[in-house]
Amino acid sequence: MRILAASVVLALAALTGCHSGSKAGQQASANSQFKIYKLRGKVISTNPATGEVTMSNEAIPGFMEAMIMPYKLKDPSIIGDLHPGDVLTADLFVSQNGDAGDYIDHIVVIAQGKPDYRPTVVYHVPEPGDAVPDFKLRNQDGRAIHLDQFRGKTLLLTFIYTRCPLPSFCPLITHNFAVINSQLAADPALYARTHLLCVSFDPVHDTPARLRAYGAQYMGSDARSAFAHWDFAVPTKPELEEMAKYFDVGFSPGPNDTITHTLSTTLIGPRGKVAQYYPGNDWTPQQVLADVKHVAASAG
Ligand SMILES: [Cu+2]
Repeated sequence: MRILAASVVLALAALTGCHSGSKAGQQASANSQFKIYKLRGKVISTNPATGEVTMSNEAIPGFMEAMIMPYKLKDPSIIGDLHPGDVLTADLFVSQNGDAGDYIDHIVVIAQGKPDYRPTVVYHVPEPGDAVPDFKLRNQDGRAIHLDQFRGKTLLLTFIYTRCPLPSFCPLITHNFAVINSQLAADPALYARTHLLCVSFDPVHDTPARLRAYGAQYMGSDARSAFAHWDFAVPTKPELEEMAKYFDVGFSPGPNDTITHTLSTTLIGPRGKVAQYYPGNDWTPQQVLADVKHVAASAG
C-alpha cells in the first residue's frame, strides 16, 4: 500500500492518549463545540514550557489572514519532534463557546527544517488520482463489504461514530450526507451511479444493529432499500488503523468515554481513485453534490 502522497515527505502521529486529558486545551466536554480548520505553515519556534508552537501560517479563507502566531498543541509531548523550519499541516480546533481553548492536533510534517527524527506513524493525505486500497468492512446488515465493490460508481466516504455528542461533528456530517442522498435520489440516473458510505471508527460500540439504527435516524427509514444507496459500516480494528492512515483521520480516547477525532470525507471516482478530499466540517452539501455530479458525469 502506498502511504506517502508525492508532496508528503514525513509525518508524525499527533494522536493523544489519556495522559493529556487535564490540559486546558483539551476540555472537550460534551457541550463544547469546535470548528476545525486545516492549518498550514512553517514553524518559527517551539516552547516546551507552554506546549506552544509559533507558526507563520498561510491564510485560512474566511477565517484568518496569513500571520505569525502561537498555537497550543493538543499533545504537548510531541513538541520535541517539531523544529524551526518544519513545514506542517494540522487540524486547528477552534472552540465555538469560548470556555475551552483552541488547539492544533493531527500534525503532519510535510517538509523538515532539520532531518533528525523518524516518524512513528506515517499518514497519507488523500490527493486526487491516488488509488484507494480495497478496504474491508462489515455493514449495517452484518454483511461483509469492500470498497472495490463500488467500482463503476462514484463513492462518497466519510468517518463517524454513532455516539458522537458534538453536533458540529458526526451529526453534522451525517446530516450533510442525508441532504446529498436525497438530492441524488431526485435524479434516478445519477442515483444509480453513486453510493454513500459512513465508516465508523468505533468498532467496540458500533455493531451492525447500532449502525442500522443510526442510519435510519438520518434516512427516516430502516427499510433495506433505504440502505441500498448508503451503507454504514465498520472495519476490524487493524483494518481501521490502515484506513485511518490512508484517509488522514485521527481519533483517540476522549473525556467521558467519548472519542476525540478529526473529520475526513473523500470523493472516490468510479475507477477507485480519489477525486476530491474534504477535511474538517466546513464543506457544504451543495459543494460536494456539485463535485459528485462532475465526477459521475466525467466518468461517462
Ligand atoms: Cu464525532
